[in-house]
Amino acid sequence: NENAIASPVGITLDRYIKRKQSEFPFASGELSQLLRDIALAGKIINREVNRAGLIDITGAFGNQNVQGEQQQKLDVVANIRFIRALKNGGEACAIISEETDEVILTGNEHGKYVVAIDPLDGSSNIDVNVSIGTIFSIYRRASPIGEAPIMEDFLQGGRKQVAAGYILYGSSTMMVYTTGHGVVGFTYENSLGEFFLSHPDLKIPKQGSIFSCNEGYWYQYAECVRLYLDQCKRQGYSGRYIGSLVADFHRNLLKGGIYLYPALPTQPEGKLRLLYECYPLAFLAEQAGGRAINGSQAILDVIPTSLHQRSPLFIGSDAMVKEMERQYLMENQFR
Ligand code: P6P
Repeated sequence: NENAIASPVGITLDRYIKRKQSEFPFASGELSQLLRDIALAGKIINREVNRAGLIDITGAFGNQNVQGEQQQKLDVVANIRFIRALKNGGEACAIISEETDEVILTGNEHGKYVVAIDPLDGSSNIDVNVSIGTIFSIYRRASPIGEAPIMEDFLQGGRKQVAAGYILYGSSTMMVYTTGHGVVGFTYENSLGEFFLSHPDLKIPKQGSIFSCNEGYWYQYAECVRLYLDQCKRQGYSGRYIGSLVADFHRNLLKGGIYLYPALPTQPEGKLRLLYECYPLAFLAEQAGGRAINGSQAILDVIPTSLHQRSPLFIGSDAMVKEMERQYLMENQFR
């Protein structure tokens, strides 16, 4: 029977998607295939990330890596790999990426979906061997199938996402995503080259005792942010800031906590990008019972106006984000 042949560590991503697919008779399988294409690109990047250190060493003796390819920055490599995987997969008609200013047309004009992606967030951490991640966000295209995709396909708003997730290249590599029916996590088994189901129903604790922010900006933070952080410290909460959004988000998802990247006088819209960092993580956070705001409103309700716009971000455990929101609203007298 199936259990007899099931892998020792749970079912694979492919089998899981197939099983979920059968639960949605209307689904015609393109979104499933798109998620598989993203997982494939993640496997390829995982291998590059793991080799980066080695290539760096060989790179140090001349900038050719073992294949004799011109050694490129890993986020450029990741961008190329994702674009290639999505082009070959055929389900996405267009892509926007942190690495590319303009909309990338895949040539699949019959693709039903568009993908917004941060191919390798936190890539400055690679050189110091810190976890990094890919973040992705998927919409059904708004423009007619068969015609050229347009920028508005990406400006439908956070609540129009049909799927979102990340791949975390950490002490183990994980893929975590939602299609609007909760959050599921898979762990990569290098020796088998497969993602296996490891977290069937991820929920973020309503309350946490971890805050994640770069306190180097303390003297630039708004008063409400300092008041909230001061409260956390009086309650003896732990400060944990990896400097890699996906890694900080993932830890807070599992343990509870809040990640803060507020607006700064030098960065009035904050640093993080709305379409391929804030929206996808906000979708995951809400699906896991958490919360994500820009200060005054839910991230998913922020109206998008341009592809690479930034947004302040407060995201994580419901009770913690609600308290930050209370402080923010008090200071800004929003009714
Ligand atoms: P800062 C990495 O560059 C990133 O986009 C996130 O992954 C990370 O949380 C943040 O920026 C770090 O920014 O200003 O604290 O160095």
